[in-house]
Amino acid sequence: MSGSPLPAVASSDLARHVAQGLRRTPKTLSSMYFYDDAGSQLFQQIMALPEYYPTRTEFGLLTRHQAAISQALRPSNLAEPFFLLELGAGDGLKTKILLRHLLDTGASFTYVPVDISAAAIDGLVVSLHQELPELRVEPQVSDYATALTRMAARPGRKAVLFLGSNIGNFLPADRREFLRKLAQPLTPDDRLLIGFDLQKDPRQIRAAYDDAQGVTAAFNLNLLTRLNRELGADFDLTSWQHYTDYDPLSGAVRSYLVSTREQRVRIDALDETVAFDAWEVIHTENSYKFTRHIIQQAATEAGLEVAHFFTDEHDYFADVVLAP
Ligand code: AVJ
Repeated sequence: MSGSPLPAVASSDLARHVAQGLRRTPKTLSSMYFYDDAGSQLFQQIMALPEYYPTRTEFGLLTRHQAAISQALRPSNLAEPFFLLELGAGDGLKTKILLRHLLDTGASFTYVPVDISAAAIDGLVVSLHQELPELRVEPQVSDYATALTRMAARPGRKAVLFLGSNIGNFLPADRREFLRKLAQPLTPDDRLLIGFDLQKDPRQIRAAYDDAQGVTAAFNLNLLTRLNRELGADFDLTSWQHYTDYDPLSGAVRSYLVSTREQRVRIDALDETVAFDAWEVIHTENSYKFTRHIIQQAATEAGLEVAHFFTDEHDYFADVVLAP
């Protein structure tokens, strides 16, 4: 033993994150930690919910504009090889539209799906081998930053996909830094395709994060189950509830876990007991919604041009091609 009072597990990323996050005011945990295997499965269920419009809207958008989007991402010389990197690939259902189209047009590329869930990546690789056996795949289980650093070190043209409005999880300052880091290693022929959920009827947005079946609540609460399992915590799930709201001024959906009574929670891996007041919250997620103006501004700040702006028929969602 090193003499540290903390058990070895406390040095994990999750343990460090929880120790810091629960010391803050307000207490905060990152939505990145939703995606253990159970969380990834719950997110699959969210994507199929009647209230959760983003996935099916972006699916329709990609189907409708697949030819133009594929053309905007690949080199004009079809023989020229390139990497198609996808951050947060998940089940790849939407991406398969583009993969199929690119293969059909004879493009020469390697698909590099990146996800923090090993189970999600495993499932994706199996389905790709079955459905698109001729596709070259280099799967990667890692966070975004690691994937970007690795990709930047490899020569060759790149198209980077960041779909599903995953970018909405970043706070504005973090988004600026992320886009700058994403843009910085790109060469003039590289492209980004980023999905942005657009601002719309506030009630429609709010309903998407507070579904009638309670799947989103289960997804949020699963974070506590994860802490119980992985950090030896004793969160009593009957004393917590999911709460979410959309603020049209900031464009943010904010999601919380609410402590419904005064309580103390033991976290073995941190050798700590955390006190919660009645109705105190843990802020667990931001899901920002965008306007064309904000997207244009974000691109400019990162030194990028908006090359194409694709939307669905209702203007619910945008897939935007960005170029250095
Ligand atoms: C995967 C980040 C796009 O913010 O809409 C869905 C996650 N959270 N319902 C989103 C989520 C609650 C989702 N993203």
